[in-house]
Amino acid sequence: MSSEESTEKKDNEHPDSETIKKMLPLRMTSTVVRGFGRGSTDLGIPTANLDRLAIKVLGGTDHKLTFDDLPCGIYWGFCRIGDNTDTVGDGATVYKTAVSIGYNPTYNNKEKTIEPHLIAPPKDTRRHASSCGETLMGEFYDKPIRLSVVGYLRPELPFEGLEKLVEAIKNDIVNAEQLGDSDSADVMQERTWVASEATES
Ligand code: RBF
Ligand code: MG
Repeated sequence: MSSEESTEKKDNEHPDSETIKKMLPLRMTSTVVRGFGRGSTDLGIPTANLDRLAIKVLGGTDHKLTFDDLPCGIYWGFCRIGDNTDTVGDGATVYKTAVSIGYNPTYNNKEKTIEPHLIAPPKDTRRHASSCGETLMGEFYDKPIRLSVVGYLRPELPFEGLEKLVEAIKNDIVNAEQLGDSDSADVMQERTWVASEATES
């Protein structure tokens, strides 16, 4: 079997990176559900998992996209949790985010997840002291979440051991943080959409 015939390539959740880039940005709203809990316990890098049943995909070039169509991969973007009246979820703040969409091949999950890791700004006390700035924010369960997946970073990969997985994720966080600083009109527009209450794209 040639590499083009591998099963991964036939899966519509695994388009090539050029196809993925044409689908971006992808805007979505949902609520936060409980994940596997590994992010905070095993990795020290918690993620807010989007409820697949509540998800609405609003952006992208194809407006008929559903959860199942979202391309697997690791991305950067912007995210906001809670609403404007919510001080616990600190619903007014738009965070930079590094996002995983897919099956966590290191763990071989049977279910697809969409998991943004929210990155606090420098000097935020919830940010780790490490060079990377991964952030522990506490629990967001049941809160509304708005996410714009702006750029593609890499495919999701099976890593040998947690250390290598964590190292890769920290590298993604550094990249997400730098890319989120862009003042290009396209990027600013995504930040603005996440800050808004718009229910259309
Ligand atoms: N899981 C993987 O198995 N392979 C990956 O390459 C991978 N990359 C990730 C990148 C980011 C930025 C984030 C936030 C998560 C990533 N994960 C990856 C998912 C990780 O395994 C998951 O968040 C934890 O297992 C908690 O469910
Ligand atoms: Mg999680």
